[in-house]
Amino acid sequence: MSPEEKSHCLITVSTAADILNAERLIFPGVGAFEQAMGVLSRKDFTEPLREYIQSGRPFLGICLGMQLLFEGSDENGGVEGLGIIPGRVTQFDTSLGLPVPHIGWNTLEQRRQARLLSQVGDRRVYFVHSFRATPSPENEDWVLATSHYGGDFISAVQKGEVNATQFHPEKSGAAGLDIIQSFLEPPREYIVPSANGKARGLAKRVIACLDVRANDAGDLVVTKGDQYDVRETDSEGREVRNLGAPVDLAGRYFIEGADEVTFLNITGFRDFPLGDLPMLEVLRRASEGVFVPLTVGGGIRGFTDADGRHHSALDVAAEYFRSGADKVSIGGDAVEAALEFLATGVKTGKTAIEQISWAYGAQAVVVSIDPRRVYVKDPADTARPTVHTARPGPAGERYCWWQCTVKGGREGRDIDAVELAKAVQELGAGEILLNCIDRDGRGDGFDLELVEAVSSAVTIPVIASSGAGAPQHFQEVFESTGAAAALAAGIFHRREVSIEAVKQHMSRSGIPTRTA
Ligand code: 1PR
Repeated sequence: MSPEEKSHCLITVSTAADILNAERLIFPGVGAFEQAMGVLSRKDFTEPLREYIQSGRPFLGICLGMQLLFEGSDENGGVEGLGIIPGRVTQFDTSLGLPVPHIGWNTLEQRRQARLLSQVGDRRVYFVHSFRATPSPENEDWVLATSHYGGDFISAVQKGEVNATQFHPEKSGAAGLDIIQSFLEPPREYIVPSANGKARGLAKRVIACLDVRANDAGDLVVTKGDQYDVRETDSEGREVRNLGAPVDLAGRYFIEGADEVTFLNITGFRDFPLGDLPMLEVLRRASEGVFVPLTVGGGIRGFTDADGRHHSALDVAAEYFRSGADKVSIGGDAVEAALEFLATGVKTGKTAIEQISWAYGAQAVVVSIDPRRVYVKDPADTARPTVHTARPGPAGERYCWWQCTVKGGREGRDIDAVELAKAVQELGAGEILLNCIDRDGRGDGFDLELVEAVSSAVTIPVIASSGAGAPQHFQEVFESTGAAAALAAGIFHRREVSIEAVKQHMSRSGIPTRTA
C-alpha cells in the first residue's frame, strides 16, 4: 500500500491492537452509557482507548463517544466513564417544559477558535440525546463550544488532538461534512461566526416523508394517499399512485434542506420486513448521500418466518440501523403494547419499544400513531376524554376524541391518541409521529387540536403530520401547539410548495429554523 493509500485507509476497530495502531480514531457512540462502557470493558478496549487518547494522536468522539470521556454519567443509575474530562453527564431538566430527548438542529456558541469548528460559521448542527455535560471551572480548558437548551450544555470539546462533539457531524448536512473534513485535513481560513449570530437555541424541524410500497408491477415506489387511500381514483384498475423512486426523492429533499427524511413502508404490517430486501437497500443507498437523520417505519415487530425461525423486533430494528437508519418508527405493535401495558400496569421489558429503547436509547424509537376523529354530541356520550372542537362533526357535533387505528387505518382499537402517547412514553419511546387519517393528503392544514392535545400530554417531542398544504400551515402548527417538528409528503412530492418556501415563511414569522 502506498503512503497515500494508507493515509486514506478506513478500518473498523475490532481488536485492541487496532486502537493502539491507529493513526486517527473516530469514536462514534449510540445507545446508553452503561451498555457502551460494558462493551468497552468486555472487549478490553478501555485501557487501549485511554492510552490512544493520551498518545496525542488525532481523536474524534461523537455523541455518546464524547460523553464517555467524562468521569461518569447519571444515566442507568450512575456509571463511571473514562475519566479524561472533569465532570459528570446528567439528564436535561424535564421540569422546564422542554421536550426531552433534545432532538434537532441547534446553534453552537464557539468559546474559542479551533480547527474542528473552523468552517462551521453560523450553521446549525444536529443533536439527539437526553443526557449532557455542562461547563464548569474544572473543565473550561476543554470546552470548545456550548449550546443552549433550558441552560448551556457542552456541545464540543477539544484539547490538543482530542476532539469530541455532542452533536452528530455525520448527520449535520454540509456543516457536518465540513467538520469531518477539518478533522481529517488542515483547515482553510477560519470562518468567524457573526457576533450576534442567529437566534440561538433549537430549531423547529421540517421533515419530508416518503410513504413507500410495491406498486402493482412489483417496484418499490413512493406513493401518497388521500386519507390513506393510495390508489388512483381516476384509473380503471385503481393503480397505486407512483410519485417517484425512494432514493432519488430522499436525495432531492436532502439537497432542498429537509431536516430529516422519513421512510414509511406502509404495507410493512403484512410483510416480513427482513424479507423486504428492497427496503433495506433503499436505506443503504439513501444513507450514502443523505447526511441528515433517516427514520424508517413499517413492520417493526417480532416475526416468525416461513421456516419457523423467530426474529425479535430488536433483530428487525438492528438490521435497519445497520442499513443506515437513525431511528425506527413503530406503528401497530406500539398500539398492542400500550393496550397491554394499560390493562396490566406491568412493563414486561419484552415489547419492541422497551427492547429497542434499552439497546439503542429512547431517541432511536419513534411511535407512529394513526388516529381518526370520533365525534360525540356530548362528552357524557363516551368514557373517553373529549375536546371541544372548533371543527364540528357532520351532524354538528361539538366534541371529539381520536381513536387509534392499526393496519393502515383498516382496524380501530379501543385506545385514544393521547392515552397511547402517554403509555408509549412510559414504555420508553423517544418521539411521537402524530399522523391524522382525516387530514392525510387533504392539504387543509394539520389537526391543531389533536397536535395540541398530544403534545401537551407528553414530555417527548411530537412530530405533527398530515394535512400540510401551504407554508402558513407550518407556522400555525408551531405557533399554536407544542409540536417540535412538522412532517409533510404530498406538497413536497408534487412540487406544490418547496421546503425552502416553508422555511423562509417560518423565518419571516420568527420561528427558529435551519436555513443553511
Ligand atoms: O404498523 O409498524 O407496520 O407501521 C406502518 C406505518 O405505515 C405507520 O407509520 C403508518 O402511519 C403508515 N401507513 C400505513 N398505511 C398508510 C397509508 O397511507 N395507507 N401511511 C400509512 C401513513 C401518513 C403519513 C403521511 C402524512 C403526510 N401515511 O406518513 O406521509 O399524512 O401526508 P400529507 O402531507 O400528504 O398530508 P407498522
